[in-house]
Amino acid sequence: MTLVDPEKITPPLAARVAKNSKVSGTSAIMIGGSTFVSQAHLDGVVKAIKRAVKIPIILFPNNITGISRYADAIWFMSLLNSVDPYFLIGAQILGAPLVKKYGLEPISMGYIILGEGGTAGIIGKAIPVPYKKPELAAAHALAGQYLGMHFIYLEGGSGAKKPVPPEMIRTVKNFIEIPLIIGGGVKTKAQALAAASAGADIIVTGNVIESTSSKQKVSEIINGVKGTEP
Ligand code: 1GP
Repeated sequence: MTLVDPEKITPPLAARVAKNSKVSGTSAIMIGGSTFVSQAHLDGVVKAIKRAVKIPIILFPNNITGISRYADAIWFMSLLNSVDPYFLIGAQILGAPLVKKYGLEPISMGYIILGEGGTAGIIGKAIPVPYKKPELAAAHALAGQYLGMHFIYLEGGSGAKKPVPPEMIRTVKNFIEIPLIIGGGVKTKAQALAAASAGADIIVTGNVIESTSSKQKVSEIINGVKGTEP
């Protein structure tokens, strides 16, 4: 899946990134960032992408301000390793009626911040799980599954120097029965292949798409993911 950060992009550029990503085989466009963006700008970005491509648009909100009525679905997520109840359940309570009102499909997801944590870790007041502690990440993920979440997302932090290590992905994957999402710092085909081989069901890329020729990069990463298929 391709992540578009509305803070860093104009609606026309977002449309171009989405088109290029779709041509290269991305499954969905996710929209979200770690800090604040105006509602009007977010709506503009979502509308431009919707006009450009017919693949699902899934919101990836950092707060209730990340909700747009023009998207198809929303990761209805809880930051499982936050010390602030707001990111565990507070924002969700405020946002749920809006999700219903806008007719967005909520997809429940347990979000776990790892490694350096990045901006999301600071904003979300997370205690990031160190990359060297895969069993701790697995315990967080299993708790999310037992609470009824449908997906688990292991977040290495946007722009992370090192993506989530394959060993950690493998340990978590062996613990849970729900699909596993990986994101943060995936920049190459080899990294995508390593994550998919270790058990990642969905790989999210953001930064790498913004920085270079998005068409080629998405193709490269998708080829990496498909390299695991028989
Ligand atoms: C960030 O996991 C996503 O929330 C994607 O990270 O921008 O490093 O690809 P990148």
